[in-house]
Amino acid sequence: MAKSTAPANTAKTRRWVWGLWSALAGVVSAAAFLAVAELIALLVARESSPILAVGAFVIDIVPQPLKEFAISAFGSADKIVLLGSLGLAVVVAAAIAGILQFFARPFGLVVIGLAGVLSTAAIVTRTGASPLAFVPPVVGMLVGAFVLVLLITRLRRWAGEPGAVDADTPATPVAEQRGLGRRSFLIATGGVGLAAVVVGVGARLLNATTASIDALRRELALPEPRSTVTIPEGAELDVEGISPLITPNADFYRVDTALTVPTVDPTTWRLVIDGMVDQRVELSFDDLVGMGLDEYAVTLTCVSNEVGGGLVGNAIWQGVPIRDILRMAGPQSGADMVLSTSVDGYTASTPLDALTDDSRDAIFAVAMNGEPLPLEHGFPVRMVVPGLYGYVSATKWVTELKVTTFEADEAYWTPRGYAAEAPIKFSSRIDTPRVGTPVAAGTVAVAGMAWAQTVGIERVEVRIDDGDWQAATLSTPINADTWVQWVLEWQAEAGTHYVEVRAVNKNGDTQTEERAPIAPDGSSGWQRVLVTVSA
Ligand SMILES: Nc1nc2c(c(=O)[nH]1)N[C@H]1C(S)=C(S)[C@@H](COP(=O)(O)O)O[C@H]1N2
Ligand SMILES: [Mo]
Repeated sequence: MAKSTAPANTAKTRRWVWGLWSALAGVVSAAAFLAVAELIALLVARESSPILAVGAFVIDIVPQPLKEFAISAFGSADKIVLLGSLGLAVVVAAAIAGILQFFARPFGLVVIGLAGVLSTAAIVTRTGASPLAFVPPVVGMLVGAFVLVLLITRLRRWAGEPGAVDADTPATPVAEQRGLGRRSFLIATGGVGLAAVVVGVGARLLNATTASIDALRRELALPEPRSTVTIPEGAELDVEGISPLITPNADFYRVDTALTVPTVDPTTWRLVIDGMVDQRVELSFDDLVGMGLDEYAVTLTCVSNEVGGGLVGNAIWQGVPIRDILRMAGPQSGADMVLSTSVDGYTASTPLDALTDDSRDAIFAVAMNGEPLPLEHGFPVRMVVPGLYGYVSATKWVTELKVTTFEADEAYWTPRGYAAEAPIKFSSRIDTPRVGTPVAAGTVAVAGMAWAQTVGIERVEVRIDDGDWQAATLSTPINADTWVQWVLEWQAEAGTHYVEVRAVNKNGDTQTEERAPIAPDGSSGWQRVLVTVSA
């Protein structure tokens, strides 16, 4: 480009041109930084959007008079003005970072590092920030720095900067090296810039959708349930280290195939019942809750729960019996399965009779422990079926029930190594003492949970080393669909001891000792822990 201009002029022009290109490289690096941060925020910590966090930080630190001025000057557009100014500041800072990295290495990296530190600080100091909140800005910063170095290195080669091109080896002439530098700079800048815009805008929109659905959820007013669950006297034992009888929503295990939590607007949500039915039924959210809500206490269990594992939780759900809605559609004879589909395409196969049986409380749940379902637990509507593992029954974000046959249809996990039908294997778990946490000799409370959904737990037995099985004290069950707590007072002597547990259900069956892996239809075996007792 400078070939035909006078030498004195050339140097000047070049500085300008290289300045502009390096500024562009800086802006593209910043775009990569922000896009990666938004993408990771989507996966690990949704509140970790660097721009919004810094914006919120600025709002917090701006003195009141200035805030009032902004509101009087810009009215309700004040936030947009703030974000716009912030965006402009980011572009300017990014351009400076690029220029510095070109003319005064490594000061461009210093600017990126500073931006990383500032946005991380703004994010982690916000109230309610999750422990992983620092990950998006930090990874974003690293990617931004990497892109900056990558682009500026190519730009320097294009510019023929000493060190960037090898003027001494005639193997590749300097002009050719510079030509290659030019091409690779333009391709990398264009490619990274485009990818950053697509990924960043996409992730930001998804984050924004989540925020708006979350707001809808918080404002959702469900009707009072017609009936409530009564927690009987003695349902909860007072033992240190035992799981609470009702698992708080925040601690409830989560298992699903969704990469990002589906966001479903309850005002547009529809439930369709079709397939082998006399009449297709379609319900809105208001139709569903208008049928009247009742409360049900049900313990959910995942097929992937290992013996002694934590993929089990107990909640009080509010919902409508699935059988009432299936009855509206009228399942036809010959059907033996209901294929439920989620908004994200997940499917589960549930035996038809488990959903129509009057004695089993299979429900469409809309509330969990007194609040609308949390987004990650299926908002606005999910299935809960006592006695069946979650993957064959507990479809979250459910939108369709197809009445069909096991012969004709297959659910998500069936071709992936799991059984088409999977009743929960009743089981028991030791919560305390924990492996690796020594206890003092004397009276030690051995305690935990046991569940046999739809049947109930009759007895829990504990064995120390090779002693006799001793009956533990049980809490009063809420119902047969929920777990019970158990405790055994153990006179522990110093040393190491094996503590083992097994349950007996109300049919009189003893929990099987036989070990089974989680696939294809759930683990089995007795949990045995090695406990260290100090003198
Ligand atoms: N849409 C959808 N629903 C789903 C799943 C899923 O992957 N997608 N996983 C199921 C499995 S395997 C289990 S154990 C339960 C877990 O429900 P939770 O995450 O509310 O504990 O949801 C079930 N419902
Ligand atoms: Mo599961």
